[in-house]
Amino acid sequence: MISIDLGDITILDCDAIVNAANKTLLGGGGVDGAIHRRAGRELLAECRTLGGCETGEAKITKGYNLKAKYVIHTVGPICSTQKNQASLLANCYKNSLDLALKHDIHSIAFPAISTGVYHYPLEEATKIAISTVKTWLDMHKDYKLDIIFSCFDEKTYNMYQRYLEA
Ligand code: AR6
Repeated sequence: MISIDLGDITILDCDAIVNAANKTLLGGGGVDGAIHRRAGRELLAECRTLGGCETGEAKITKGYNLKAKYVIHTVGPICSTQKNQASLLANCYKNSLDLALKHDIHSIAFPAISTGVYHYPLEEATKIAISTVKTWLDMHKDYKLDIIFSCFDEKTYNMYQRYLEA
């Protein structure tokens, strides 16, 4: 099942939330900062052990003070500086979902990766997010996984609503 939530991803009660991180995995602004603030310092301590993360890849940690048991950290492409940015953005969703499967996660919330500080055009990013998730779900029909697209503002929410209905 796919749903859309308008609000703060850090308060969602699901097995995992996805962080739109940077390559250091050591925190930052936007959703990354919000997740680290609510999860607490132990999250940063675990992130320090991970050795960073390449664009399009994903790594998992515990959720600490979050309701979510896990945080899946992925690094979206920075708009205009990266070649193959569409496939890199798709990889963020695909690799996060593969990690969810591996860790027996059955509900996962995604922010709109790369559409904030990294300036990926919202409409293109939304289409990629939805099509990648739908393709993955189609390929894993025997695995129950609820997807929540967490939208922090109405513009993002409306865009997801438009393309999910399409
Ligand atoms: N809950 C849900 N979505 C949020 C929240 C929240 N609490 N806060 C922001 N968003 P961004 P990026 C939305 O900039 O573009 C960081 O500094 C936001 O409105 O967080 O992938 C990292 O360390 C937007 O729709 O991530 C990296 O350096 C979406 O989350 C860099 O930003 C993504 O915006 C990553 O940039």
